[in-house]
Amino acid sequence: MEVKFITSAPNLAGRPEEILPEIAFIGRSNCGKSSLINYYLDRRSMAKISGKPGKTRLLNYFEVEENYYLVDLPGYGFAKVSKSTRHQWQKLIRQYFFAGDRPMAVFLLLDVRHKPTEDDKKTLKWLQDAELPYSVVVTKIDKVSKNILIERYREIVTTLQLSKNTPFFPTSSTAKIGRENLLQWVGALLEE
Ligand SMILES: Nc1nc2c(ncn2[C@@H]2O[C@H](COP(=O)(O)OP(=O)(O)OP(=O)(O)O)[C@@H](O)[C@H]2O)c(=O)[nH]1
Ligand SMILES: [Mg+2]
Repeated sequence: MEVKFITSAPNLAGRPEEILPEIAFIGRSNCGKSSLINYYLDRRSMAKISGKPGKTRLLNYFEVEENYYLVDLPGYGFAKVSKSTRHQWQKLIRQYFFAGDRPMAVFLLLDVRHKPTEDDKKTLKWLQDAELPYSVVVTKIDKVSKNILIERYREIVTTLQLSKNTPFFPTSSTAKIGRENLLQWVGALLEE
């Protein structure tokens, strides 16, 4: 897979000049966005991974096969940031989703261990209101035992009131599970 890091944009004006379809990764801080992007790209450290939540504060653009961008978005819901910083992040993400000037689809990531939060619900609502194609990606499934996975999935589906036709992808970047489904989903969108 040919990948190029393009830019880290602090705002919409900083997005790449060249317009290509954008596949964005959004979720709570520390839910595994950067790890999943690396797994998706089959690169060890394209996107920066941190033990410290809240590290990704910019719109990070990676160009794939000269064909589309993956965008690593700032995580939300990190408790240890000021209200105004949190507010800024929200504003940026909202602007990004509602810009409507670039083709876009979104992976909404949820850590399998946690019940979806109000922030997750709000983000999902934005995606729906902006009428963006989205899928739900459950991350870190290596962290819970197989026999309770189904239970975890059910809680996510119920809490977010996901419809039956919402694409739903269990993954683990660590155990390398689920990549093919993500690639397929993106591939199908790009063909449209
Ligand atoms: N066990 C396990 N750990 C994971 C997995 N994916 C990510 N992690 C760990 O979770 C932590 C956060 O991962 P990141 O990929 O940096 O998460 P992020 O959502 O990009 O975080 P921010 O950029 O800070 O919002 C790191 O310590 C990762 O090693 C996974 O599939 N399994
Ligand atoms: Mg990150």
